[in-house]
Amino acid sequence: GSVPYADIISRMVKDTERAQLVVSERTPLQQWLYSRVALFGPSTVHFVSGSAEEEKLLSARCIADGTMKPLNPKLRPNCFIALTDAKDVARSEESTFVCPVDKKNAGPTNNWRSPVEMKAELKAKFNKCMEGRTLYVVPFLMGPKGSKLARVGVQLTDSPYVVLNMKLMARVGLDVLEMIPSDSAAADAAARHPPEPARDPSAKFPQQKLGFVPCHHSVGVPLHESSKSTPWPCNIDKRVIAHFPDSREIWSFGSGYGGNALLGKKCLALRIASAIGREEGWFAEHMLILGLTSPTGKKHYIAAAFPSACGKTNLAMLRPSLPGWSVSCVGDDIAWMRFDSSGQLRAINPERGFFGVAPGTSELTNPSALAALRRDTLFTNCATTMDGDVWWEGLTPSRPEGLTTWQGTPGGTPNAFESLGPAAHPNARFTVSAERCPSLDPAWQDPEGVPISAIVFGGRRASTVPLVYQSRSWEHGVFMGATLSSERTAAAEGQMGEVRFDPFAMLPFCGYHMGDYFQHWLETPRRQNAKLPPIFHVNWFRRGPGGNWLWPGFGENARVLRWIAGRIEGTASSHETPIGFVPTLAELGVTTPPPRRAGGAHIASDVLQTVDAQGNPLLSLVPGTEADLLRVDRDEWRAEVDRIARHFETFGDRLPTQLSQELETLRTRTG
Ligand code: SAT
Ligand code: MN
Repeated sequence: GSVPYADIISRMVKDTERAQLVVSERTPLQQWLYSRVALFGPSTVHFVSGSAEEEKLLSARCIADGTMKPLNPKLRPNCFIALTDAKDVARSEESTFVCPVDKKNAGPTNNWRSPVEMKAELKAKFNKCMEGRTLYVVPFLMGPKGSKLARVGVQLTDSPYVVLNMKLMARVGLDVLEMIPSDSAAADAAARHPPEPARDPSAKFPQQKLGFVPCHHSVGVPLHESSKSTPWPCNIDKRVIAHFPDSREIWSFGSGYGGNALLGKKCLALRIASAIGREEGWFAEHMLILGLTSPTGKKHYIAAAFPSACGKTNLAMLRPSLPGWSVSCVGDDIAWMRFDSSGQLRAINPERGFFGVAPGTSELTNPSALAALRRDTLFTNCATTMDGDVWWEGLTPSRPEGLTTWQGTPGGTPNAFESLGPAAHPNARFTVSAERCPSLDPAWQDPEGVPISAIVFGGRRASTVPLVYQSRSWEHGVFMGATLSSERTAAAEGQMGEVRFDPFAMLPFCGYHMGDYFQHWLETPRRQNAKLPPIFHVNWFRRGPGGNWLWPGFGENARVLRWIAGRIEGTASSHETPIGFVPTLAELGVTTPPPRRAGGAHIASDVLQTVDAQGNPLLSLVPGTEADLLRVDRDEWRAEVDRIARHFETFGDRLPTQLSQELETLRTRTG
């Protein structure tokens, strides 16, 4: 039955002593909470404190509901597997909306609805949506404690699975509530950093400044007296993930999947933060951050943008094939960056965990991730083995006997699966705390952020795009980001493999007009007297005429990073092509063995050069592929120029002129 409103409030305030202390009657937070409890109608309110006992309680609830199962504690201590509804497995771009008051501020890449209309619709959806359920209040901080860039959010959710994930992905706890200013004026001040004048005062909308980003989430399945919760409650047909950049609010209904439901991540740290960053002169980006250290101890931090499921986690945790080189991880998905007072670009990772793609993760491709996943990990949509462990495609060369698929189909022989498709969902995920990663960078929580020496863009392209190239200028680099395209992956619903433009890997995540976003990238560093880091583009995914990958990737990507470090330091050579600067094969340490002699006689291995003059191992590629790897083909690029021209047309007069100039330069150079 429903609990009277007054009763709910008193239970809410009594829930913990500290909550009572910080949530005083007149704060915007308190007012907001009261109104939401009244709207959602939950039976109980639980303030998430962040304690270890609470974690046990939440896991126990998820197990009782059938949402999660513990894995074999001998093999994976404190690990769980969650299996979702078959329709709730990825981000839903179709159901994702960016709702500024003025439609022109959403731009052609976002679904837009008027905030008034959207909120009316949402209020109807959320009305009594939590009946029979517990409403969890999740105070969270995005960014290291004490960082000027860090932001507070408060997520309300009725999913204990979401709470457990949020606890791994963000800094969750009651202490965060103490960071929220208690009156709106202070909140206003706190929400502005650095205090830059508004770029376009006429575009301003009176902002609701609470000092935190209110995040509303419900799986959208109320429980009535007679109904019992299902293992994965969701309401797919009514799914909506809505963002209100003007008032800085997030409303998500009907899905429990990570990208749709962990509102600190894509919704706050990218969509809302990108809009805030534009206003305040900084950048919220879909970028990993890694530290690269050379054998002589020189260290560079690099930020790199790739679309979802294109290897950001693997690159962030790379174990270099080159002796003496090392890579440390600051973050694997999101970077918040600003130029400091000396003009140096600095980045923080707003998250504190990894929500990574499981399939393809192995001892070969990402040993650091595998080490991280040994304990305290939440797995979603992986297959399970007979002895209570997890498995996914690529973890081992062949399927173990007796797997149970992510859809719960018990397996017999490995062959029996062939008709069932993959045993783990292609977008199966692991959620794990950053602290579990053995290659975590010592400065990963530095409140000032780490200094960024280079920016890298990358996509999944079977043709056209060489392994690596460097831009000629900042503007050309922004053009490279704006024209980034990639084959679609399983991270979002839609046709896999189709090549689409994914500017700055932000297509699904930009919280305002993409044309204005390009402009922000072009003009902000100039306005702030910034030192401009060099910009690169990489493509690990080029294929040869037979469809084979040209580049081995993973640990060997260190060769590309080594060249980038050399370019930063001004020591590595390159040659200019119509699209930018490309390394020589020698710079990458790539060699090809001479073809076998007729008659099949092998060349004595001691005449094959296997190390360079410094003793670094050379990478031996199949003869012929080395040229394809770095080739800039004029025909392919002429076609690319036409594609880009059509892409640019969609931005109309919001496309910065520098970008159309860059396109014309590329047209001339490749013509
Ligand atoms: O599912 S998430 O959106 O959190 C991850 C991704 O797609 O990048
Ligand atoms: Mn991502």
